[in-house]
Amino acid sequence: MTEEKKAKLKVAAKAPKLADPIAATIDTATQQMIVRAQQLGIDTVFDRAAQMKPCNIGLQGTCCKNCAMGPCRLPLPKGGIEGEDKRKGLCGATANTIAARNFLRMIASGAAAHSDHGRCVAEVFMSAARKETDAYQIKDTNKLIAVAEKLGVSATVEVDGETKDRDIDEIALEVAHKALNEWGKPEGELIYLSRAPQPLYEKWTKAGVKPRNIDREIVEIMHRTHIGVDQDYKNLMKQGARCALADGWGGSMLATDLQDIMFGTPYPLQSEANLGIMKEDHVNIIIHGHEPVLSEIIVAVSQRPDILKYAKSKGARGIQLGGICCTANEILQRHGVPSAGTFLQQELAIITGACDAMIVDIQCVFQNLANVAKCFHTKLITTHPIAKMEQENVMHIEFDEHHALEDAERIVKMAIDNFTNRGSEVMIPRQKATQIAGFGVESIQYHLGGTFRGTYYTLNDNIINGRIRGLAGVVGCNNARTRHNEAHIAVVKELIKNDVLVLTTGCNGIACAMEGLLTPESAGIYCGPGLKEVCETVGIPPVLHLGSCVDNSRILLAATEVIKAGGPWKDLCDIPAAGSAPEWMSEKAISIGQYFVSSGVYTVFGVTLPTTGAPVFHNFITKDMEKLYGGKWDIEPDPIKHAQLMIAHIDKKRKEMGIDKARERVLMTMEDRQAIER
Ligand code: NFS
Repeated sequence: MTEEKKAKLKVAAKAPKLADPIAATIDTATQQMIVRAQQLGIDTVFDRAAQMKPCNIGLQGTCCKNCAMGPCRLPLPKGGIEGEDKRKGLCGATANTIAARNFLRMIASGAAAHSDHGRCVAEVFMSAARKETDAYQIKDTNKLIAVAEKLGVSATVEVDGETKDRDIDEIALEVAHKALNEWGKPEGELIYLSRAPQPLYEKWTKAGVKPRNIDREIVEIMHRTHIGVDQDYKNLMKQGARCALADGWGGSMLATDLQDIMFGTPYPLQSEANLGIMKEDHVNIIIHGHEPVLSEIIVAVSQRPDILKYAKSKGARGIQLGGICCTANEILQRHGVPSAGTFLQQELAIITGACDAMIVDIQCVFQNLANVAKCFHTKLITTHPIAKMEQENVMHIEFDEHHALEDAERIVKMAIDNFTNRGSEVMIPRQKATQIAGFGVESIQYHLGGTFRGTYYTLNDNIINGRIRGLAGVVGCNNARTRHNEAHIAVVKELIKNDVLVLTTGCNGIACAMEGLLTPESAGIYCGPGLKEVCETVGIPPVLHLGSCVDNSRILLAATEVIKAGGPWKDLCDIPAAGSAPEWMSEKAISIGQYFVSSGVYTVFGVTLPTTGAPVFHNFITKDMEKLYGGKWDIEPDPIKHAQLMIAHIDKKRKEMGIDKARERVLMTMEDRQAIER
């Protein structure tokens, strides 16, 4: 071998392994951009996933690092455990205790993320109610009145024996106080628990899991999982359920409600999705993160004539906004701003070379964005006091509701000024798909309720008669350990093929949009005959996009409306419905999963769950938990089997509710019918 060849081999041996674009994602725009990044020598999450293996013990949930005697690692022996499980940490903690503690800490972190987002919204809401800011107003007074009622705030007042409407500002202020109080009130229980169906509320009472206030349940998890405190996985999970409920029926639900009041309740609208929404001749501003308080103002500022004029003065034809992650969903739902991509596409948006500014706030933001931005002209701007980046090229413009307009204007102008600094390396993939988004409890009522009834009558009727086999909430992240979007799309397609109406949020919503599943036309292509008929009759897509991950609370409330509209069901666990997160990765997903389960929903996760190393605990959450709440966890990485598990559960519920025969009748072919008539 020549010296030259040896040297080449040496370099090759040292070169880090790169992702195979086709194996990494089903999305062709993403494949192109992975190749582009590799050509430019920029590493992305896909390459890093190829280079680093996850720790097997952490994956099983049995590594305890809650004190400095550890980390104590308790891997499951090959071949499983026969007889007594003798594994224990230095303090004696069993695998069950360790896995339960870890699971709880994930719930605490996830609930904290959603609820702190909610708190921030509530604080801005308070400023708006106090008229301390011009940037935010009460936009949806109907929703304000509806939410006020739920919070026990009266919309009327008695004056001299006469009932009069109260002043809207006065109501808003009281709502703000009531809402903020939910995070730390000293006694009682969360007000929104009473929105749940009565049998579910009673289950929570019996199980002793009604959250007292939002913050307390998170703090108590941190206490109970400290060394030497709670050592019973069942008792630990009681607190896990309580904290997760404080998220779903507390922090998240309040976030959604207050956002709707301030920014408007979503109604269906048309938009687009995927990296192809970026435009070479426009100033491209990508907004990424979660809280809509900043992005709302950026949307408003970038539509102002003076700002557009400024953009044109720099040679741009306009301003193109695009969203990533749940910020994408927030501004999509209310303004039709297109989604640039999912969680795993965030680096790629910068690698197009056409991203003039990326503005980030909190959650799901890669630190590597700073390294990628360094290779381009992109201004990367952090905006939240609790989420900064250490890299020097990142700018921090702290956003404050009291000078929101000035902040947003400064950011948008900075992006415009940066337009002329673009390099020659622009490559925007062409792919983008049309989507209809903007669904919610209210718009489902409008589309699927009876015109005069104003309830979920039509939806219920079609579930009972079997055209709609059941409902599925398919939500959650992307995970670089699985092929991007593959499981999301396969699960959803299998469900709608089998007449299951899908409600989506989060990155699943973006994935479905990219695949064209959020259009009414997709019903004719992908749906079973029953669902197709319903979608075509009312003109809705078979996959309804309900928004961001905090908007999973909309799924809980939509299911509650199904109960209220009448039928054989009394509780959420009676409805033919199931939950799914095919490509989950975040702690928020675990909190969501647990509040779905504790609300009575059979919930299947893809990838894996960090509980498999503790079979007894795993068994508890995947089997026994159903006795407590009517819902339970399950894992299935194979997307078709995953969807089939959900469908089997839906069919089981149809049978229990005595509506299984109805479906058989509805799905008869014309020949079958004629045979009966003859
Ligand atoms: Ni949800 Fe939103 Fe996406 Fe997962 Fe992250 S964006 S809050 S956590 S990755 S769905």
